[in-house]
Parts: sequence; C-alpha cells; structure tokens
Amino acid sequence: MKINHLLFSLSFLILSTQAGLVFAQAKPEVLVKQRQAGMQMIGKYFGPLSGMPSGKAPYKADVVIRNAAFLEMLSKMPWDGFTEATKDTKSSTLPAVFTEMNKFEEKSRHFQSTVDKLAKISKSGDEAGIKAAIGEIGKSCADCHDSYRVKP
Ligand code: ASC
Repeated sequence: MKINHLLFSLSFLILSTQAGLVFAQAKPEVLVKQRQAGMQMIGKYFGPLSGMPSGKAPYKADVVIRNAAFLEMLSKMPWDGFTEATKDTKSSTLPAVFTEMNKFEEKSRHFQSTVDKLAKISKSGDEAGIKAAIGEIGKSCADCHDSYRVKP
C-alpha cells in the first residue's frame, strides 16, 4: 500500500514536471539560439552534399544516405523558433519573416519537401536523380536566405 502511494506520487510528479516543460514559454533568446543551432546542424549535414551535383565534392552514396536521414528530421526543426516574440531579438533573420509569415512558412515547407524527396530516393542508386535532388535543396536554401536572412 505504501509502495503504491509512493509510485502514485512519483508518477504524478513526473507527469506534472513534464507538463510544466511543455507549457512553459521559452525565452525569445533561447528560441533564437535553438533555431540557429538547428540551421547550423542543417549546414553541417548538407554541406558535404552541396558540392556533389557540380562535382566539386566527390559523390559518396553512403554519405548521402546517412546525411539525408539526419536532414529529414533536422529540416523540420528550426521553424517553431520563428515566433512573433523573437522579432526584436538580435539575429540574422530579416524583419520580413514576421510581416510575411505565410510566405516564409511556404518556403520552409518547400525546403522540407525537397529534403523529403532526397531522403526518399537516397538509397535508389539513381545518382543523377540524387544529384538533382541535392541541387533542389541547395536552391531552396539560397532562395529563402535571399529573402529572409541578413546578407553575410
Ligand atoms: C549550404 C549552405 C547554405 C546553402 C546555400 C545553397 O551548404 O550553408 O546556406 O548550401 O549556399 O545555395
């Protein structure tokens, strides 16, 4: 009986702590850091692929398969960090993101679809198709950066 009470109290504590984390509002600076971290990881795993279509980087099927699988998850992550609450926090995001949120979200969805396409065909052995898919991802990165990121 006592053990049951203890287990009940413990599970209540664990559940309410997790719920607390879910409902807590992340600070804008934290959201900005996290979305930047997401973009950096996307850069880390897309970087080695980006030169493959032009031949600047050697084509390695195993690297494409691994990185595409990572990118499939990573490509979904930065977007929930671009909230209205972050619009005055210093970053490389242009203010247009917050005045054209629909267009920005459309571009982010397009990016995710280009990554999904690569992940889907990464194991096919179709080198030309895989290179074309990598090229489409690169174009999507550049297109969104042109509109919504401070020029480096
Ligand atoms: C990258 C990277 C980008 C994109 C972009 C594609 O590897 O860091 O921002 O590709 O340069 O044109």
